[in-house]
Amino acid sequence: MREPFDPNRHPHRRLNPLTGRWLLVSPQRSQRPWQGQHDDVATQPPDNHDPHCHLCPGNVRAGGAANPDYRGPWVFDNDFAALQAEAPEPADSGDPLFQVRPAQGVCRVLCYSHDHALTLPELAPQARRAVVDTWCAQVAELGRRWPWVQVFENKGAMMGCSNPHPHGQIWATDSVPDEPAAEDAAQRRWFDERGSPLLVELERREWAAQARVVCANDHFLVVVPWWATWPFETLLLPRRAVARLPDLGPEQREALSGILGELTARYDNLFGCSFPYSMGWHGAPFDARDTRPWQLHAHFYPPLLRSARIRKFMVGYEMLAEAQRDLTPEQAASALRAVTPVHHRARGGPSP
Ligand code: H2U
Ligand code: ZN
Repeated sequence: MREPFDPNRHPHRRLNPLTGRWLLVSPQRSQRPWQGQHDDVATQPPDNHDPHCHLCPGNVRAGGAANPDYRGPWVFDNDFAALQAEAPEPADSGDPLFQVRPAQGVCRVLCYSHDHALTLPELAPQARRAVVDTWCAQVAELGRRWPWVQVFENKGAMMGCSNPHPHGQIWATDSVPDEPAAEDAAQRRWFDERGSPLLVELERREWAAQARVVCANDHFLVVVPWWATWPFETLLLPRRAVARLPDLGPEQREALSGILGELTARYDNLFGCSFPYSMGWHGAPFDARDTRPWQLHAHFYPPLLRSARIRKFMVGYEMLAEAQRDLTPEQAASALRAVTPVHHRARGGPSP
């Protein structure tokens, strides 16, 4: 007779209800990867101003424009924009095998701070709150013209970001891109069938279960989602229904700044490094449709697996079949809960 199923020891598949994609979980292969190992990768933090940085105040950018002597968050049009607001539109190809659509939009860069050396967890609370307010203002402004506004951040060389100056990006587009379109369809289907928003329901259930909770405050909850594909992937959820970033009130923005500080400090503390990730916000598209199925949320997708140097690659089986992980989401959440929320640099260790 086969032994009974144990989710911590036996392979199984989990569904991501936001995208409809499945994930293979293989917990029998994980060797408690969160135990110990701190690579000595964190060198001196960068200087507060780098004369060669394209994003620092007063410097000249790669495109030749000069940055103002800004303080706090600062937004400018990307010098190498992936989208153009007035791009000419292709004609319909008329061929189902070679379909083409117009792509118009704008790309902006958001410097979080004038200070070259400070990432989200190290910014002063009011400076981090200013980043939150800038996200909200940008989404509100661009949402008046574009149906989708994607706020995101690539952090760390491992994620293809070559500049340590704290910054993110904002791209606005004339159509809803693939990832949010899948989430849009799933949330609408769930709402039609059940009458409540999928992610509002999820927040309640995750809070009750606790197993995947990383941290929480009165207004926000962070979990390693049931379907996390990256080892330490997290989902940041408001605790009440909110469709979009600009809908957040002052108290919620303050709480958001706090939980962002806590989550990113936990990330940095996990392996004693500046934790790389791609993160971004999803909220209801700016079109005429019902926003009730939507719940605002942020995804954090960090590549690290076992240490500051050992990363998870999405290759082979992931590219050809489906995403796979060894460490369970519950183990990852427990590891992130176990580290202190006080940033290691503020504590003076373990990296210099
Ligand atoms: P990433 O590091 O996340 O790629 O973001 C940097 C963005 O900043 C990138 O899209 C833009 C790049 O095009 N940029 C400028 O617009 N001007 C510059 O002088 C440097 C980088
Ligand atoms: Zn800089």
